[in-house]
Amino acid sequence: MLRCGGTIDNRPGHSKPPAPIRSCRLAAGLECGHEIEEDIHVSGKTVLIAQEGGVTRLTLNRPDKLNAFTLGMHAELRAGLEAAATDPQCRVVVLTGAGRAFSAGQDLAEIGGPTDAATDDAGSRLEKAYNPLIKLIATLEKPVICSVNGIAAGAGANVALACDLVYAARSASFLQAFARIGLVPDAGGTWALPRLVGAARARGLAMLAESLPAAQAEAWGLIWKCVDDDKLAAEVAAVAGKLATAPTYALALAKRALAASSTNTLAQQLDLERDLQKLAGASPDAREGIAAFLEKRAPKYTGSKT
Ligand code: T3D
Repeated sequence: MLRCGGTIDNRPGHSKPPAPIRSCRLAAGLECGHEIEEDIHVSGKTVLIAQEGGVTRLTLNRPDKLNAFTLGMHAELRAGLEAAATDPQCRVVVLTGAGRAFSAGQDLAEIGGPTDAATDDAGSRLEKAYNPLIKLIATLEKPVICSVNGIAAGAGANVALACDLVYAARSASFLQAFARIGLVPDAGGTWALPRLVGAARARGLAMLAESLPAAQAEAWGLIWKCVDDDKLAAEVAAVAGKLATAPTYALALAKRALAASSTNTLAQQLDLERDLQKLAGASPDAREGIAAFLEKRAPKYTGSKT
């Protein structure tokens, strides 16, 4: 189903998901209200959303500004993710950018422009927009793949790093741009960087604010995979297709366990694994997986909990 963007409200559960679109034709840039065609990107305004075969694809769409985040784009992205989270048809989310960049982070013109009191302060903007976004990606009970099609700078880099699997085009790069403009890495960067690449490299990335090419990012373990530019779309589509038929509930529980490991002791983690395995083991997909193995056939997973 195709959808258009919704609205943001910082109270838990109050953001409006994008309304289902039953009448849209055509692609990027067109608003709702036209005739429908399958698997065509339709737009709120700054995030394009398409769904096909269990994959929800969200495309940041301000290419002339390198997909810099505005509050409006946050609203649409968050609504799209919330809708994907609750849509049983959606088994995996792909996040990418239109044009030559993934995202250049916060729109710096918006910071300088006229805003209300709540958004005049950098901390307020994080509280209102970035922090909920990062938490939403981190807790979404489906795999979130980031397809980094070009430069990912500032909060744009850290939104990418919050995703479960990060694929990047060889020409892409990651830039903790914050120190260039007198800011602190945010959008979870100071949490993710040392965990992904270690303290020394995290300090270098944060303090030197130099661009890290995708191949180096892969070599350092910052991302999952660097892929030749002309192969990125196909490779991401293939992995998304694979995850769309995976045991989604088990993947969600694995995601939860890996996230908890950053603060748990070994004993706590073992207890958590026990509890989560109990849930996974009782799921239809575990029954199907084991039966398929014993019957020497491919499993057919529904992704459901019960
Ligand atoms: O207060 C708070 O909200 C706190 C939260 C902060 C979160 C953050 O993300 S802070 C970090 C913000 N991002 C940056 O500092 C990066 C700024 N951008 C750049 O340094 C460069 O654009 C890049 C290195 C990413 C790419 O350089 P280049 O030469 O390939 O492209 P360009 O010519 O600089 O940019 C192309 C256009 O995009 C240009 O617009 P124009 O002149 O053609 O109309 C440029 O102004 C625009 N653009 C790029 N980044 C941003 C942007 N416009 C607004 N905000 C941006 N972040």
